[in-house]
Amino acid sequence: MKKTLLLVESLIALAGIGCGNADDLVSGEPSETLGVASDALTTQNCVPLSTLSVIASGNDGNVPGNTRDDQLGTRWSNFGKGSWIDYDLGSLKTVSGVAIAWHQGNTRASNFSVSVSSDGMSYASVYTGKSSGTTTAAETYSFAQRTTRRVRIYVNGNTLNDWASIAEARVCGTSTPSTGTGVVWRGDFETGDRSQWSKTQMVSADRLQVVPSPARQGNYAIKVTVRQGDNPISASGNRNELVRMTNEKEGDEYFYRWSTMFASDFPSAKTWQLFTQWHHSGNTGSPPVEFYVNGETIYLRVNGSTVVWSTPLVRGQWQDFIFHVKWSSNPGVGFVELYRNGQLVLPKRYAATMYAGQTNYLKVGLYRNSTIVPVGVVYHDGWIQGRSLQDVQ
Ligand SMILES: [Ca+2]
Ligand SMILES: [Ca+2]
Repeated sequence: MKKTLLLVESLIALAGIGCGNADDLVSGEPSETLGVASDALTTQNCVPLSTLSVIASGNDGNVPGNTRDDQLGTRWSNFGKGSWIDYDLGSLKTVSGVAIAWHQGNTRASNFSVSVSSDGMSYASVYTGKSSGTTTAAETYSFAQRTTRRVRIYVNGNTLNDWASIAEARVCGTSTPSTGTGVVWRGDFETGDRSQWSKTQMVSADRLQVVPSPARQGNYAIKVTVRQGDNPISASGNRNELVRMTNEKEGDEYFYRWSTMFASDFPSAKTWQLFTQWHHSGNTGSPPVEFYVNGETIYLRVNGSTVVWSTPLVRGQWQDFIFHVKWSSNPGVGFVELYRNGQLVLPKRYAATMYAGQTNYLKVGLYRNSTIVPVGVVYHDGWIQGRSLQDVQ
C-alpha cells in the first residue's frame, strides 16, 4: 500500500504540480480550490468567535493566519504528527466546539484533538476525533460548553500522510453569556432515572416509575400511578409528583415542552385531577398555573380562577404541549401561550402568572381529589425548558 502511494506521489510530482516538501504533493489541490478561494467560510451549528491571535507549532510557509482569512484556498500547514495551532480569544469566553475546513478534506480524514486553556500554560483535552474525509467545507465538532481563553487543535496525521493542514478554523461559542439563550433544563428521563428532577413526592418508588415503554421521546418516560390514599406530604388530596425547582421569578420568560398520555383506563371523575402545575413558593392559595382534568375535559387555569383554555380529554394517545409563559404578578405584563400537538391553541393571553413577591416551581405527575377511587395512571415525557421556541423544538 505504501509503495502505491509513493508511486502516485511521484507521478503527481512529475506532472509538475508540487514543488519541494509541501503538502500539495499528493493532489491537484491548486486548480480544485481556485473557484472557491474567495468564499466566506460558512459554518453549521457554530456561532464563530473572533480571535485575537493565532500561533502554531510550526509551518512550511503556509502560516497560521491563513486559517482566519475566509479563503479556503489558503491554509496553515506543518509536517508531523502532534503539530498544533492555537487560537487566543483575547479573554475568557464560553466555547462549545470548533469548526474546521480541512485542506483536501474531501480526500483524506485527519486525526485530531482539541484542548483548551485559560492561561496558555495548562491545557485540558475536550475533544478527540477524526474529520469525515468527505468535504472541504467546514465541519463543526461540538463538545461540552466551557469557559476558556485559548483553544488548541492538535493534528495527528491524516489517512494519507502526516501533514497537518487546515484551510480555515473557527472557535464556536455562544453570542451572549451562557445563561442568555438556549436550553435551560431537560427533564426527559433519558438518564434512565428521576435524577434530572429536584425531588419527588411519592408514597413508594413504583408510583413514579421510569419506563422504556410507552416513551414519547428517546428511550424513557415516566409512569405515574396514584391510588386512593396516596398522600406522601400529608396535605390535601392524593398525589405522586415530581418536583423541579425551576424558580421562575418576576419578569422571566420561558418556553416549556412536554408530552402527556392518559392511560386508556384513566378515571372519569367529576372533580379535579392535576397533571402539571406551577406552584408558588408560598403555602396558601391555588397554584398560579394549573393543567388539570375534570370529567372528560382538560383545562388550563391561571391565578386559581381563570380558565384560559380547555379541550376534550383524550386517552391512550400522547399529547404534545409547548407552553410559553411570561412570569409576572402584573396581569398587563404576564402572559401564557399554548401549542398542542403542533397547533397554536391559545394565542398569547395576558394574565397574572405569579403572586407578587414569590417565585414558582414546577410539579408534574398526578394530584387529584382524595374522593376518587379508581387507580389513575398518566405518563409524561420529554420535558424541556428553554429561552426560545427554537430551543424546545
Ligand atoms: Ca484560509
Ligand atoms: Ca424520554
